[in-house]
Amino acid sequence: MAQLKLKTNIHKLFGELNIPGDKSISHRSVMFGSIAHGKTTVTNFLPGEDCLSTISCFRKLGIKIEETEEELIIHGNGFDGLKEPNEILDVGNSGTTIRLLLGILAGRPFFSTLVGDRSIGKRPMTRVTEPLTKMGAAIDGREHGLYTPISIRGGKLNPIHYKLPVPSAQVKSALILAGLQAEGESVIIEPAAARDHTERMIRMFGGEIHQENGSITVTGGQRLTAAHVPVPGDISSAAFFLVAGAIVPDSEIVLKNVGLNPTRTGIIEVMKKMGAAIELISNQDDTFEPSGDIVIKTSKLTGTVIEGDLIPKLIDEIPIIALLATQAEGQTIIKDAEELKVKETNRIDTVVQELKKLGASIEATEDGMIINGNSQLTGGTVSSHGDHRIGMMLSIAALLCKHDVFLEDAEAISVSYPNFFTHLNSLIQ
Ligand code: SPQ
Repeated sequence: MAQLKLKTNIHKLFGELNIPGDKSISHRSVMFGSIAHGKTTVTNFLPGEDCLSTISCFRKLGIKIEETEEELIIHGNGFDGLKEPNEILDVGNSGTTIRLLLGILAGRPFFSTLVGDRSIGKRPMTRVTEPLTKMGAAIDGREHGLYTPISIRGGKLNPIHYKLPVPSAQVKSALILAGLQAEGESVIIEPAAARDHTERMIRMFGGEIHQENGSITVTGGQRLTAAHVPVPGDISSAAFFLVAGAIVPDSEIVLKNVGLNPTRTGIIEVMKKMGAAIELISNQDDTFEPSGDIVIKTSKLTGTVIEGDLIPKLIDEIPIIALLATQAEGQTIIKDAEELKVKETNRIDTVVQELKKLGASIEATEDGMIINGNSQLTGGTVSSHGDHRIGMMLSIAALLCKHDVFLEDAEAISVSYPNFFTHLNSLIQ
């Protein structure tokens, strides 16, 4: 329970950052490298704890994974290259690892047990265990497969036709990964577009998948071939500095090589709508995962409404958007975001509770929050509650605080951004 004294009362941020690799794409690079045939190489892999948990699970499943200074090398041998683990698979704090791994293990004819940390133990798994059971996997877990520990014995799978009850990249990805092992064509229908890194990666590894009007079709039995995966910077990590640059006076920050997949750029849309001085200075959209450099300057902001289909495009950025809204003119309303309740923490509760401690005017609603702008933030002792995104949001909030701020459970930040404080300190003038 490390407590950290945060930097406060900052008058200027200036400089350039190379944003670390995208967490979602890093996880998937290890998974696809493991189920493809041949030697996959990954550059700019995120060495955050969540992605290291994914590496550790695949090593326990018999996959040789080498880590060098420059790249990650994964020696895959198709789905059949995965072997029954003789140890428990520990996913740590990572929802992506457990849910996507269940999709892969559903088609493997062996037994595995999956566990995670206390936060994972509270996150719902039936959203994947139920449809995977329908496809033919034998899965059990605490409270009838709702929570970890979860055991799974996979095998021969039937294809599925499934309408997702909530927009979720993790659920659709688990079903796509199981669908790749089923006999026949699986169809997954999304109520709104969630991040599509799995779909893009299938194509990158030489496979086929069709996306049309919210319907995804994948055929089982495809042979995937090793690829080189250049991971772009994580827009969810860049988000903390986009907001910091906009709200700290007299600032200008350049964020290099940020992933700009349109299913992830909701924060840019919202910041532009709120009046932020944000500019894309280069844009490579001819690759599997588009990326570019972004400049952000101190901005005069106005409140907005964030709702509907935009929510899945910025779901992980809502904590930092809430902070942004405390500095805008007028009110910001965030709706349709019930999914926040089942993240590493209940992010509606933790955002509201912790920002209030710093003097923000913010109230929780059933499906989001209402934030009043123009708040002068004060100071106090706050907690990440073990949630990396809450910890980073509070560290950015502290920059505006007049009094001392102490952050409890600061180490949670290493889940997705191990060098966050080095980057932040390099910008402080
Ligand atoms: O992996 P994990 O723990 O679920 O991480 C989070 C995060 O804030 O980093 C969510 F708490 O990101 C998810 C994201 O919310 C990563 C993800 C993915 O890589 O597929 C998809 C989103 O979750 P979901 O439930 O909407 O599919």
